[in-house]
Amino acid sequence: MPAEASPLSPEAFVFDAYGTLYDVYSVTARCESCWPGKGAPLAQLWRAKQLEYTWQRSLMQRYAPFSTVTREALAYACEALGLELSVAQMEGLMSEYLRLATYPDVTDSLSRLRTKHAILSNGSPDMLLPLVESSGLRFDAVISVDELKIFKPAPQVYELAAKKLKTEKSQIAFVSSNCWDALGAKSYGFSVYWINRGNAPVERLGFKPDRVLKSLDEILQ
Ligand code: LAC
Repeated sequence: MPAEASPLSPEAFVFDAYGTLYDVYSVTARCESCWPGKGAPLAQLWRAKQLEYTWQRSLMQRYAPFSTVTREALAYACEALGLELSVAQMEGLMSEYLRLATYPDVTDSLSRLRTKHAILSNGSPDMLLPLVESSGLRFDAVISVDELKIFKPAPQVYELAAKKLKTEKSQIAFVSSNCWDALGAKSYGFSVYWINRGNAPVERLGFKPDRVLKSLDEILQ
């Protein structure tokens, strides 16, 4: 019999990366400097398309690395907003993804964590590893969906984390600010902490998070 889920004392924490630890909207300033007045709508549409393309490609069974998806999402978002994108601007904006800011609650919360902890991300290693390195955060494992060639919230992605960490799924707490990701992890069988910094409603996907927190500071409380 599998052990009971234990959201309050997990054996391992698994964190989502983009939007949870790393602020994808830290690209906004550079977007704004390229196209004054358009920085915020461009950053929003870029992120929205990036996520849509991961889900659409997974359904199409046409995986491409997150770096490709992110480039294609930027090209689409610029065209949709009527913004001309030069090669230099594309490269400059893509390079921002290698040094996204962490949210203010991240560094201190992770430094207090004595439990095994890892990242599980849609990010391909070419994007994810330089980002983790530049942030100075330390993890027991940085796991990318790239090994499986399918994106979250496919259940086999969450299973990959349990296998890599050699930990029963019921003993893993998955932490994400992306509610659809948190519920995908819940559907697979993790205990789930949804970091709801923006006070959003819970997605209607048939599950509820075990804990809803306003900030990562609360994961150890
Ligand atoms: C990630 C996406 C969900 O880091 O932002 O996997």
